Amino acid sequence: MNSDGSDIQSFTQLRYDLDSIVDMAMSIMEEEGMFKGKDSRFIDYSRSDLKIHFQYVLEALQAGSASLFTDYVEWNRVFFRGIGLEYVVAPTFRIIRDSLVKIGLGIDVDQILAPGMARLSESYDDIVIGFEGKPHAKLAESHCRALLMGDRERAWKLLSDAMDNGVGILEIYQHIFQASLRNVGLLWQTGRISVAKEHLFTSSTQNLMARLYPFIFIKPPSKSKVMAACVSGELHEMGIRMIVDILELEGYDTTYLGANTPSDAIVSMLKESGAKILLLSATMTYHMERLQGLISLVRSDKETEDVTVLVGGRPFLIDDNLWRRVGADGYSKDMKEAIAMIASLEEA
Ligand code: B12
Repeated sequence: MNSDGSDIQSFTQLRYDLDSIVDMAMSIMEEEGMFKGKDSRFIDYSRSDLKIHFQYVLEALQAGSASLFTDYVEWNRVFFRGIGLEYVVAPTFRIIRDSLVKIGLGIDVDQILAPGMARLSESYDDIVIGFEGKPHAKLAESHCRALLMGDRERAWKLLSDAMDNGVGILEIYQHIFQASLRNVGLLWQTGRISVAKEHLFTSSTQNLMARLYPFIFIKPPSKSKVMAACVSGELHEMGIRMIVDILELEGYDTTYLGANTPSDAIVSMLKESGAKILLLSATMTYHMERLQGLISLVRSDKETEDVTVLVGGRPFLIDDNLWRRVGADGYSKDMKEAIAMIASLEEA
């Protein structure tokens, strides 16, 4: 990812020394009086938040991606507003920026950070939550409401009625499941629902997906082998699982390893399965370095060097060029695009 000539060693070293850079930022916060009158819980949270912030910022810097940093700043403004702590965001990011400049990374940090830093002093509107103007908006809204109320049976009835009326599995996955999961993410981010509700919503969606399987796993595979996994540490697996289900429906022979898969396990299973297409998913920006390492591992093994590697997940929706920087052969924004891309590989 260091196409700009910055020193990969310094990023690796910095990740290794994360605690000392966090200590440096904590001392600046203390000097500036940010902890005055605050209890130890606030100070502990500030330390753990700083650690996460630095992980994100280092990934954005290493990827040379201003948009990843700006997105992270925006995300924090919304999140901290939800918990009544919006006022900590601007000074925290200023201190992060100053600490990185002080350390010296051999790159122009401001070139990447400036657009996001500028956003901190601008006003912003509340983010839009809901389905207005989106495909199948009414169904998505009712589905979301039913699952938030814990009424899985109502949600299932809505889906089966929709299928009886000709709504296909891909549409349900994309416009109902994907749209409502993202909506629920925003409800959590803005402090409107608890993390428990968000978890319940996710597990209910998994339950509904399983009920759809008799409509998906209907015929033996007739197309190529495709293997899919999430990088190690990555727990978001619904998106890639949906793509795999649709591929299965389309006749591909899929091997799905799920969330949080160690890199060497992915490579050995790739050899065992004989798949020539590998789909890798990562949602958290701080997993990009790991993803890049995994792709290098695939490329460096004689038995897997010719495998086509496609990537996807939230960071790739934010930065259109990121897939190249992690060394992939392609990416796509959603299941429809992914299926089309894989079909074109099959034809090639
Ligand atoms: C469900 C969920 C979880 C579940 C995941 C469970 C599971 N079994 O997957 C759990 C509870 C584990 C979780 C944990 C966390 N989460 Co979460 N989560 C979500 C949520 C609500 C839905 C994710 C989802 O399924 N989306 C729907 C799918 C269909 O969309 P998708 O993943 O983007 O996939 C599509 C495309 O990206 C693409 N695609 C994806 N992969 C691939 C791969 C290939 C090869 C291709 C071609 C395409 C492709 O195609 C897919 C289908 O169209 C999102 C909200 C959101 N915006 O997505 C937050 C969200 C991603 N989570 C978030 C956060 C902060 C976290 C935590 C850090 C929370 C915490 N404090 O612990 C942890 C991190 C865990 C980790 N280490 O991975 C934030 C991320 C913010 C950011 N700035 O990065 C989000 C955006 C919520 C929010 N609005 O704030 N989460």
